[in-house]
Amino acid sequence: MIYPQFNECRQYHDLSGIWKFQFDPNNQGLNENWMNHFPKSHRFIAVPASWNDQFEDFRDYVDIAWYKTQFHLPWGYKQKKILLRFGSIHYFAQVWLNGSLVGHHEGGNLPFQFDVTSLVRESQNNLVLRVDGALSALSVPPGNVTPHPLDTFQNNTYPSVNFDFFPFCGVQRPVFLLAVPEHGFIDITITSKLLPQDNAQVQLQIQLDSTIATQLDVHLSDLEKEIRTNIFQLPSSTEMVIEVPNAKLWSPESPFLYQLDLRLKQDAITFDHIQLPVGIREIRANSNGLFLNNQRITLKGFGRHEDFPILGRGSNPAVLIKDLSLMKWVGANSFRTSHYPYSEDTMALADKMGFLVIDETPSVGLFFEETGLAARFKLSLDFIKDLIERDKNHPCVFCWSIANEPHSARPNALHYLKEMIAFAKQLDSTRLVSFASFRNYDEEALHFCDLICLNRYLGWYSYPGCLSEASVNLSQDLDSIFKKFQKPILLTEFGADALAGHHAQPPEMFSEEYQSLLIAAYLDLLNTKQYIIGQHIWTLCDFKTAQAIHRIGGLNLKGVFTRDRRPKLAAHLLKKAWNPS
Ligand code: GCB
Repeated sequence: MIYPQFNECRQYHDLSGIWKFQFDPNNQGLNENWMNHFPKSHRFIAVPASWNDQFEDFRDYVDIAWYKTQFHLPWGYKQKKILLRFGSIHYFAQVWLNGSLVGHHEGGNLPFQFDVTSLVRESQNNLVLRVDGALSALSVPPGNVTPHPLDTFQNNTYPSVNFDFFPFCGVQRPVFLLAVPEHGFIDITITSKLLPQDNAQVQLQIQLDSTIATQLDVHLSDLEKEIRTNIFQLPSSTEMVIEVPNAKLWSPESPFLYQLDLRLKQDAITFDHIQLPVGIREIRANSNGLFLNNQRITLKGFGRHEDFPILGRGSNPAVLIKDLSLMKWVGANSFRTSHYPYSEDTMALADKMGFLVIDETPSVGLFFEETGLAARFKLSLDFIKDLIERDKNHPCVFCWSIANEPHSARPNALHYLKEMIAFAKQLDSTRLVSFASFRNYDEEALHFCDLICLNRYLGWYSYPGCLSEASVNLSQDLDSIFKKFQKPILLTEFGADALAGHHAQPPEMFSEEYQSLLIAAYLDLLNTKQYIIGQHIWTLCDFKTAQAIHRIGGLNLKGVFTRDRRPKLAAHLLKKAWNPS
């Protein structure tokens, strides 16, 4: 799916703003025909943003709600193919345009679009959405599931979820009206390869739907020449290689992006045009480390959440800039999109600012066996496919994470994890594939990963308050895992809750001092181990969770910044540790 473009052939119109909104706790809307007669008693809501924190009375509501907006077709859209594109709606969405059902989509963090050319009018278009935020044993992530005795963590939360973040609902990313050429580009896949003597190749796989194209022009910025392909005998899928002498490579220190322009022409007139940034870089991992452009690299960064007061999980450019700037300020060069795909803006900005990203699917809290296994497995594969299709051209993505902390003690787990990892590798052989594990060396699925990602909480959930015991045991734990699997290890989570402004001497749990000391102890240990390729602190900022006995104020306080992005002691410590002068 090509990200919306704005040029002489493609336009988009952002439908974000204030929409009409109605909660539907009794599930009346379908019977009462709300798609045609939206309730007069409606309230108003901001799009994009989760609904939970916009009102005083429905914060914990994760069920059905309806949205409505009206729009006119912008000038110049009339002769084009018209699409409606949704960046993300959590969790299940049904869409009506002018009373006709256009389609539905399951899954909260990936984009989807519908061709509405035959339904759209020149003016007074009514767009209505029914959004069901409920999670179940059949959804990914699952929710409202009774924990299994083999599961280490027994969640008892309100709302009931199988993961540690608030299940924000609603239209959480922008809704676009797109005007695209009737027949044109369908998809582009860009890969790159380094060659000897600073040369490189950019490889393109282009999918077209065009019977009228007679020429394809390809231009990569900074190269003198334009490549022109005559396509009288048009294949619907075409491949080409661009040789790049003295290539400028992409890296976190120097995130250089070429610009690729692809133009489809008929009789010298351009009728489709796509512009994409291209970062040339190569990534590989082996037991000696992680290598970017043949140089060993150490990852410093964070697990994060898309989370901010009032917005919930709603995307907001200022919050995004703030978060990526804070990470640069601290000296980070990497992050993981824990525990779901982040906004497309995030990925584009990570390309530009230079972050190496572990791109994670929404498969968090996955369990194997019991009700709904087939449905969860199918969705997990669908989401791997959709995520790779969405993000495959981003140089920032170096690794796909197919799950966070799957409950893999259950007998069936190994088979399913193996299939999921193999599927990701089959779709993309140019990147690493892994998942974040909380288990020990008995996690057999680590055999299938290119890189071992471990989440560890010694000094917090185990050995609480005891940092030296935590270090000794962590050291043995890591050594035994490396010994068994002989693969590089990244600590994808470690940290401690700290209540901002709470201090203690001697340090104790929940104080800023204890959080700093724990992080410092981990860094000291990790820096002694050659097979460790990096450190991702859990987490960048405090974030909202469901209510639970261990979540003061409904917050996970492991942020090194507060939820309103103020540094705790640990942020200053990291800045020193990651920017040695
Ligand atoms: C984990 C999870 C993360 C939690 C974290 C914690 O292992 O992956 O989602 O927030 O622990 O703080 O408990």
